[in-house]
Amino acid sequence: MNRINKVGSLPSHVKLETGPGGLERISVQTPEAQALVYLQGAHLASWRPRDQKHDVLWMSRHSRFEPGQPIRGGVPICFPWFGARREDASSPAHGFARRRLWQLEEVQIPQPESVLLELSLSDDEETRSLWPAAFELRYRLLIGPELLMTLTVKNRDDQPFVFEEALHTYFTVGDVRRVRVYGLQGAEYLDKTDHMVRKRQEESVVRVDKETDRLYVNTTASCLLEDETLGRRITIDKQGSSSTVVWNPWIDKARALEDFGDDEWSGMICIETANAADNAVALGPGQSHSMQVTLRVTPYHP
Ligand code: TA6
Repeated sequence: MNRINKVGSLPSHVKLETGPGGLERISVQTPEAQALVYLQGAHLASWRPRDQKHDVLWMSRHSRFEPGQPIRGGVPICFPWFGARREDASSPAHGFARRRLWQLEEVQIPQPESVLLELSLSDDEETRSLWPAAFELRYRLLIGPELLMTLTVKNRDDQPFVFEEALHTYFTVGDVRRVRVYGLQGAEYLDKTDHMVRKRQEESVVRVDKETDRLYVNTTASCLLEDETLGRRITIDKQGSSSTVVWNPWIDKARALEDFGDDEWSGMICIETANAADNAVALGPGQSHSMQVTLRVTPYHP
């Protein structure tokens, strides 16, 4: 067993392989779904249920796959802060967890059609130089016809700490101008495209017709992504999360991002399950907090 894989022999439909940029990844093929998880960032990069022609998770054709560099797509794990770090703009955006090599702790086959992976990340000298706290992250992925992602943070320090977190999920869509996002009506949000001004979601549906970057706070609601172009609905049910982020860079921001194709903005939307801003989490020594999201895909033909 190598240092990043505490698991001995792997079941037949789970393989450890080397992906682009030499990044190690776990390839999962079950009768009901396929997925790819990079050990860097415990980064779920692909999930496609058997009945889906298109991957549920979007990945830029221009994504970097380099040690220590964020991957543009899939589900980046943001921890221990979300976005730019308020107290130190030189710190890596969205924290360090998505850049670090995680350990594969466990592989299980709970049902014939699913695979359960558990990965971990603990503090070390490098993380403590950025964020002086002792912690352990555990990330469980139940991969099958549905997808269950659970991020658990444990405070292993003798002091309390406060953190932000997000499962920054990029969804593939047929045309972002024709998708509808339900579930956020009445929620307050910080509008990053308007100097983080606090607003309220008045309409029942969120639609994208310009750069959209909203951190909805104090909402535990499930969301529904309706994609008439791809003929599917994706439900996003969450536990232990009080923030939801909706992001699409639109034309200019996509062009400005090196690892984002100029023409790719219309094919994706981020609906992120988070605890950020007002919803940052305080943990005392020895305490743990879990955030969970379940994705389900159903046909939709309006
Ligand atoms: O979640 C939305 C957001 O905070 C946007 O403001 C944009 O910065 C996006 O995340 C991507 O961030 P990244 O650091 O991955 O380029």
